[in-house]
Amino acid sequence: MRTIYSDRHRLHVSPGEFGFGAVVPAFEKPERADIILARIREVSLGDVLSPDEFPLECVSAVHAPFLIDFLQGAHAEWSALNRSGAAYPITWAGGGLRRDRTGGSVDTKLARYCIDAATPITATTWQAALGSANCALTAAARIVKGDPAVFALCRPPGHHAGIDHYGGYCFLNNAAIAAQYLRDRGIQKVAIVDVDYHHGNGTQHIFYKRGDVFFVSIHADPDFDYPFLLGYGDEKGAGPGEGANLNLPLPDGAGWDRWAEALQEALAAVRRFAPEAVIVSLGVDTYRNDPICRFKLDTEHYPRIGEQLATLGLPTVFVMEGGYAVAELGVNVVNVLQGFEAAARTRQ
Ligand code: FKS
Ligand code: ZN
Repeated sequence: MRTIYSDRHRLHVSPGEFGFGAVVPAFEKPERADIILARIREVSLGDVLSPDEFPLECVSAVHAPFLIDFLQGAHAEWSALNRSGAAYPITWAGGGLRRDRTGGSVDTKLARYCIDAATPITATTWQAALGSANCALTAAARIVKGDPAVFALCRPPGHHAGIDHYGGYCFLNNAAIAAQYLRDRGIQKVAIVDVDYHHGNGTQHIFYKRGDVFFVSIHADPDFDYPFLLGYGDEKGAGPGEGANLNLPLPDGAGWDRWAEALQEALAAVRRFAPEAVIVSLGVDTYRNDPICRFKLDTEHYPRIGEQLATLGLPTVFVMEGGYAVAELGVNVVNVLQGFEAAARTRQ
């Protein structure tokens, strides 16, 4: 399986995140991509290619132009106020505050566009985010050209970024951008399977009212973990998208048996939808030793995830999302990809 990777991810380095009453070092850091890439090379998974450049229309096909403009210019606006460091919001758009205002000062816009205190914008964040989206687009383009499966080693991640908001270490929704690219290249129905520990609220937001992209997510119940307040089982899609959204929230401490059962349910729903291609939002923060997550999967379970995904028998783009147990991250991610490849080979 080919990997699409760009060094541009190094242009995004978070100075830290606020959580549980303290500013702590960022969990989402460049070393994450390094260790995954090292493992890919160690096991000779396949070629590692640099991404191509794509027109910005590929991004504005899923994100509001005002969000894109904001992300590009936010740090310059921040610096113009003689502030050092990275741009973080100081308030959020809850509590009946207006969300129809898209302009104003950088703080007004941060309040409107950002959902948390963990997703700082530095002077070079935009370039990294765009490089990450280009990795997903390049992987999608290879699928269109006939590759059976491609791994987009995206960093920063994407699944928390919605049409008009960002957060959760995510700026642009790489998986959604890839799915839309496939749609625009004549693939009629696409399914996105999100196996990251956190609910892909951004991806759900983007496709909620659409019937052409099915979204299914297995994740920590939003009653106890991030992103909170979205990802409940009663969110089924709306309008033409009715029935094309499936959330499978799991309880605190869920282990492999419970998780694997949810995966079966997710894959059965994907089969009923009968897509022509699949995007996997691949997070391995379900791992037992993950520092910010509460599921209990082991390293030996990751090949089985890949194996199960391969039973769909469809062209598949893997898009990297979360996973913070850095020492084991490379092995866990590549285990999914190798499990997929081994199963796909025996199916032929
Ligand atoms: C600890 C609070 C955690 C943010 C969690 C973000 C999770 C991001 C992710 C992604 F895939 F996007 F990277 N707050 N201080 O893993 O879902
Ligand atoms: Zn996650």
